[in-house]
Amino acid sequence: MTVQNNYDASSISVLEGLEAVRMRPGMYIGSVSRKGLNHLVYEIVDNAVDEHLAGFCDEIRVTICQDGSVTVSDNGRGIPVDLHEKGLPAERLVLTTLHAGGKFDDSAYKTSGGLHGVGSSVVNALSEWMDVTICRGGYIYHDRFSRGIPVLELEGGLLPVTGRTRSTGTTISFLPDSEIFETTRFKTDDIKNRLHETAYLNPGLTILYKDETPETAEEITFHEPDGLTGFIRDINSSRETLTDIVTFSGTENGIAVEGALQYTNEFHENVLGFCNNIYNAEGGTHITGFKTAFTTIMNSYAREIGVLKEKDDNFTGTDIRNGLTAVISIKHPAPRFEGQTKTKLDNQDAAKAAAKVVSEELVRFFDKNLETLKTVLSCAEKAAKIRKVEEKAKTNLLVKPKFSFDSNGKLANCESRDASICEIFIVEGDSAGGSAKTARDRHFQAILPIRGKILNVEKASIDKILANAEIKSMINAFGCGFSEGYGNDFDISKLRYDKIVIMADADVDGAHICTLLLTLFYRFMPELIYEGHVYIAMPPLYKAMPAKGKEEYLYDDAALARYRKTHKGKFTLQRYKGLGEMDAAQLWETTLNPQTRLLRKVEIDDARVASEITGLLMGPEVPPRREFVYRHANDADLDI
Ligand code: 0RA
Repeated sequence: MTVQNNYDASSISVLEGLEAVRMRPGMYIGSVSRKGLNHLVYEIVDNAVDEHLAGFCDEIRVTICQDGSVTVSDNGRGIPVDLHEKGLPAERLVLTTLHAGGKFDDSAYKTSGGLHGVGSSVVNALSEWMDVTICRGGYIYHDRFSRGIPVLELEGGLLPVTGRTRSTGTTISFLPDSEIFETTRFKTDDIKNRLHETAYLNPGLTILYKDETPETAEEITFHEPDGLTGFIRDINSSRETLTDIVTFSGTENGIAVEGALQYTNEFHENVLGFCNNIYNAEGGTHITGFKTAFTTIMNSYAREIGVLKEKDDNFTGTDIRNGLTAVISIKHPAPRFEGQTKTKLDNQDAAKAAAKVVSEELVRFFDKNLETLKTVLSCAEKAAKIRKVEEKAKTNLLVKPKFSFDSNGKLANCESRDASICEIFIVEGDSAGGSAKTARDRHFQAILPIRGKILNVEKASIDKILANAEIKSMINAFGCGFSEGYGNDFDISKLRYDKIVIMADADVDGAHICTLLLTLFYRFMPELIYEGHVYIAMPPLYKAMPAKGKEEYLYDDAALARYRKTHKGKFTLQRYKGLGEMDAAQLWETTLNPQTRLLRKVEIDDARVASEITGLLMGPEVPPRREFVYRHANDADLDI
């Protein structure tokens, strides 16, 4: 009897919990866009990874099924099924009650091996159905839920047994609820990247990825026995490297710190931070701790071996990191996050731990490896030299006849000075720029035409970048400076426009221009992207004009195919070759008018992916670039 009463009480609170998740899904998984959808997969996978970290699982299978569901299977201990004090099998509690609840991105609050099962109840609540199979203690148990509510009868408080087995593990399948999500098609490239990252961070784990969707069917095994070393090796695979890969690890105050680094002859640094297996796009204290300690020890080595003389200033941290690729991964029992996207680690003790491990371990290494030390210091020397030249160049740029907002002849600025409503369109080509100037609403829309292909910022040195007229006019128009570490001059609060819209033709050249601009922003003004100010205009490819009924703009070939299928009767089709071919009215309607245009918001989900793509796209070989551009042409998250 008591059990029955408790069951009622707990089932009411369970229902309330599920209802809360379904009412405000964004609170639990960030958003209901494609990004939020992917998050469902990560939540379940992270639980299986926790089982690996606890030492009980070495294989995880992730399958994207034909019906749009996902199956995540692990060979861990299996979720406990025994009767819990509330009169429910433990498994039902794990899958129906909110644990940490309410915080954005629960997974970021999870500790390794600690809060098992956090987040899986959220996935359950947001799934049309969830199906669970548990192998444990010699038996196979089965459970099933509909929008988070159990649909199977318990037998004496226990889950139905469907068979016997010698193995152990958990298999969870779920179908994301189309009532909740804007789209139910996963962004599999992001899932694959995340799984690959997980494999690098957990060298003992094998992740088998399988996509059963006919158009994209594939199978990939992610297993990276070399761990962080392999991670660095692969990040640098298309770069010229100058040193071997150096690794370090240690534990300080209960915080485990692991890292790997290598120098390349690139002009920039690439330092990635992870906490409890989760990528920290905005960095944070572990990265700061690493950087501070690294700068200190390198400067003292530089003096010791005479690279810096008594009268010389210290190298800056940025000098020292010139060409550096590094990954810092820590395990923290109670991580806290801050920042725009809650991806910046905030625990001060993480800085201390990282600094301590880095100083001790790297000093041990460099004491014994003088050649590597000399290479690193010569990178720093080079960087310092360039910095000094650039500081001069920058002063020149700033003292030149003061840039007047409207007077560089190219920028057609808007009338309003209220940044929160202003938009700037960066338009490729003078003729399209001309039409855009006529077509826009001059009250809040500014047009900046740029000519041809801007400089490839990945490859160019910073003085060339700063000398480039197109880039200068963009930096000046945006109004917030730029950052290259050499004295971070970027100040987003000075940004003059809420939206920066890249407007390029819907062809391969247009996509290339987009990539070049995104690389520029990513390298020198990343906050623009982090804070959601960068958009790509999506001009239509066709206009369908039916004999009867409304004209319709079609944005890609798939839309045209759909139109042909669903539209009865005759229609004429106009094909746009480029922005330049539209008259002012068409341009207004398709790309400028906020009511009717289609914009794609640019996000950095993952700086590693972005920088890899940047590397790939900027690399010397053309074929992979083409392939990427085509593959992603239909892949946009559309914001109207
Ligand atoms: C709670 C307790 C234990 C394991 C798990 C949950 C668990 C959860 C998931 C989710 C996916 N795979 C999982 N595997 C295990 C510990 C069980 C024990 O002490 O035997």
